[in-house]
Amino acid sequence: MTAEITYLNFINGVWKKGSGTRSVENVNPANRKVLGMIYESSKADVDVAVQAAVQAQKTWRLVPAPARGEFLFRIGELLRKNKERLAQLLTSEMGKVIAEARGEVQEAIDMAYFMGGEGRRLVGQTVPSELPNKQAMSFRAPVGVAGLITPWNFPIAIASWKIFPALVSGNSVVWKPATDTPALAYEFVKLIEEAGVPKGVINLVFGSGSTVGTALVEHPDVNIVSFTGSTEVGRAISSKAGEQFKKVSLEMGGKNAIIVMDDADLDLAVDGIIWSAFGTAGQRCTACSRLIVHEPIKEDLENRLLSRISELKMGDGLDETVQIGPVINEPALKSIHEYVRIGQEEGANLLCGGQILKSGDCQNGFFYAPTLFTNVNREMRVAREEIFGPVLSIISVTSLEEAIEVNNEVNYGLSSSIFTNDTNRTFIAMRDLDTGIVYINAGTIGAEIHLPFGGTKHTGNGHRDSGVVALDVFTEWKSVYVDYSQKLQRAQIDNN
Ligand code: UN1
Repeated sequence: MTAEITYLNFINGVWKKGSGTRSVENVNPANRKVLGMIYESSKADVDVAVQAAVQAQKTWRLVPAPARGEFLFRIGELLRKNKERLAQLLTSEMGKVIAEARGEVQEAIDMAYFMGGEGRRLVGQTVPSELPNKQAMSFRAPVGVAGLITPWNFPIAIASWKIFPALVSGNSVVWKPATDTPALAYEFVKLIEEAGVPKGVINLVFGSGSTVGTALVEHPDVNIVSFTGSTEVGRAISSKAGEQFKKVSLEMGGKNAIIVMDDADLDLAVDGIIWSAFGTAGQRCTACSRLIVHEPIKEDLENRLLSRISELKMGDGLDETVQIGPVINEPALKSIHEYVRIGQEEGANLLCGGQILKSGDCQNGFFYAPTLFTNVNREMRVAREEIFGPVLSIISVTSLEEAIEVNNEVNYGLSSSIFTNDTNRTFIAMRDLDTGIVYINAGTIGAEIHLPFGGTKHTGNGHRDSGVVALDVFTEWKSVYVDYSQKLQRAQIDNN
């Protein structure tokens, strides 16, 4: 559908190819057709982009926040106008089915309007002083230059969670998108340019994590790094940035579970499980990869799931009737398959799937069959490690307490869910599930942009993307005291 193009860097308002030595193709994972290519960037390219961002931020921070918000409204409008085109391109380069791609572009639109509105709030505190003729207040100040590193699984939504709060609060941005999804990054920044955002305020640098990502994290003029991706890379970023006491916000892996209790509406639970485990081919940080099932209903639920899985239509996500698209690339396919082998070796019982698909609508792409393991033991690697593919492991339990214990015992803490119609169980779960996001009678995916998104333990480092709290990542608090008494007043002394 798309002619092959080169996605250029955008630095200080100029479109230019990266000066690195390698080029990388952007491949459609449904059919391996080449859509376009990037030239890798060098450390020197990052340096030029950061210097442009430093300069641009000097004036951008002085643009009134409501006016910065107006830019976001304009970007939102452009995204809305281009929604279908962007969604088609998103499906072509990332593989998620077209309905999900439309949803993802919508998520970025929602974020634009939501954060645009924050331009008129950016709420601080005004409090009384303990001394007479004195006023105390706090307000948000930009951090400076934000280095953003984003993943391929939500190439525009996750980028919007970071770019919009960064911009509205007066930071400038250097963005390194994932190498697997350059087209959406390129189109997104073209729209940001079209909306009139001043040059240097947003800079786009394509390239590898090891060169471009590292250069951003290590650059002394990058004041805040926001990253979404693997726990392994997040750990490296965190320690590198820590050497410079740099602000870092990390969103990393998940091993999200759905709990189904014996009183649950099983039809509803099956809908939620299929959508959360196999939607986006399991490639969401929020995807459900553990099903913690109350023993009395285990067999019934397994049978219902098997029958639904057998009806799932796989293929190119541009076909509106397809429900599951490909995974992102060949290494992903191999890594998922390796986990299935590990599960079998550990003694889990493979109920269905477990294969790379090579025929029919799937013959030319990277397709993995929806896979169900049962009799999974809590200690097994398939019960503990993130797989990032359409693989679901069933663990059975005999009580709610045990279910919560199983949910909480992994290293990750992003999303969890419980299906129950018992109010007491619901509130216990809300209190005791230790993830950053908890769903009641819904699957583990589908967070809305106006609440905090993120998780506990090795999923994050205490920060959140999206919601008003995203502003905490991209601003510093400044407390200001104005003394109009015209004499020296000493706090904690003169009023006692
Ligand atoms: C991700 O899983 O990488 O909550 C992001 C969701 C989406 C965002 C997912 N709104 O599933």
